[in-house]
Amino acid sequence: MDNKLKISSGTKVAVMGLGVSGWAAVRYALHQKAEVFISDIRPEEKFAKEEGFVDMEGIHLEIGEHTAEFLGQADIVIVSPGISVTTPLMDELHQKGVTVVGELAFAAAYVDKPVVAITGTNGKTTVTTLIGELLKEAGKRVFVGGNIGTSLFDYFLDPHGFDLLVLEVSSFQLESAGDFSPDVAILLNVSPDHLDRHGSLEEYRKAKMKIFSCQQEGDMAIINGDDPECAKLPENLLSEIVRFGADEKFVAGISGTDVVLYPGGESEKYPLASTFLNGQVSVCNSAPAILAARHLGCTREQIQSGLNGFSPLEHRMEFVHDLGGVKYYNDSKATNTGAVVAALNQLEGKVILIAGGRDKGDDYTLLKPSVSEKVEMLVAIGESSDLLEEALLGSVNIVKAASMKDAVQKAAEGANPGDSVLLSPACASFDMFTGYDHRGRAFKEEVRALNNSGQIEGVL
Ligand code: UMA
Repeated sequence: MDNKLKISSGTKVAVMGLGVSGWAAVRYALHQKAEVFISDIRPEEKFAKEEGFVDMEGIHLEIGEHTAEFLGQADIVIVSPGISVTTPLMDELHQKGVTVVGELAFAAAYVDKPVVAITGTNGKTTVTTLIGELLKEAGKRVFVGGNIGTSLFDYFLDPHGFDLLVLEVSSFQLESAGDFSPDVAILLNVSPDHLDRHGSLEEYRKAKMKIFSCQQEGDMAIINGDDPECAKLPENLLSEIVRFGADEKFVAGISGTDVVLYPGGESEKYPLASTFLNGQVSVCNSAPAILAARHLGCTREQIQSGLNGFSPLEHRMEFVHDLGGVKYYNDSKATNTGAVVAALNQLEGKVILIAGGRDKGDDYTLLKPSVSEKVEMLVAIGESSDLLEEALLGSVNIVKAASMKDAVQKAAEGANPGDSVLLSPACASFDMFTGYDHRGRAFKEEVRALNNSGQIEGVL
């Protein structure tokens, strides 16, 4: 164990950012009887309204700013994923001898059970959930957490309840992951995302590759063999590299709606045609999940049974309704161009696309080929409406909408039987909503309201 990461009675622990991850870190630090410092950038009034307190007994608070003076009092600073660790403030803290880490660094220090970690631009949540389900099917007690919404610190509150951990990890979390060394690390794909934070695709990819950098001999690195960005691996990896993809030479090959493990030897076929994982993207996501589950001792029968029972996730190409022959899909989790392209590829016929929101520095011209081919009308929402219009002008008919209600109504008016209306925003949601889940729910409510008002039935 890295002694610098030991949290016990009297350790001074500062938590930067009091969101989902920060709160879990605070709970853990209090559980360990540490002295807790909280620093959050929100203005005092907002903080008090949202957190319900401004003065918590025994906890030191810094609200509205992060200062080296306040944070420098701590032995350890735990940084929330949304906060970059490559800033002058962090340099100053390092110089003061303060240990600055994110939650994943604690996995290396404290977790003595197998860890599976999943990263990639798109599909992380599905693969993380699926691996969790496959392992549960085999009777294992699995902690499923990380970027998926349950912080690793929640695991530390009851570590005896689990046999192994399956963690969705983001590029943000990997930046501050210390010696994080998963037994099985999965890289699904890399396409431009979060460029506002990482600065370039190269830096974003490098952050993703940190998932492998501390792996040891005997560990496994599962990599998408079809993605050129995934091929740019760091040198001198110690783990065994195993690839999945469309090529039959890969250890997990995709053939139509089947995943075939170990082709050429005693191969194992996992048919997905009659499961909810039968779409092109889902089959691709299933391959690394099957590989990981098999590596961790699940039988072929247990895996197939888990695949058969898997239900689709909310906000990811979620089918909402068929109204008068128009199908409505909620893909609110698609917060980058790669995810939107994947969504469009899955749909037959013409699409009315609702997109836009808070810009993350993505290049929307990457949408051009798919939008020209598939999209009949783009309904642009949110702060990035103008950027989308600028990037896609001439490729598609574009209308702007002031709210989700307006967007759904405009999309419904523009759709014909056989078309699909797809919410797949390519952007973050925070300009109009509290998160992608809030945005997805708002979309579904408006679609249901269309149905209830009889507007669509009236039109058709
Ligand atoms: N804050 C500061 N200073 C700053 C920035 C933010 O104090 O400079 C404060 C905010 O006021 C707020 C808190 O930090 O109180 C928010 O922290 P956060 O942005 O790290 O978010 P959490 O609520 O802790 O959620 C994080 C992940 N969020 C991000 O990475 C942005 C969640 O992933 C994750 O589910 C959760 O931890 C549990 O691990 C969300 C996400 O959008 C789903 N992830 C990105 C993605 O999937 O693409 C990476």
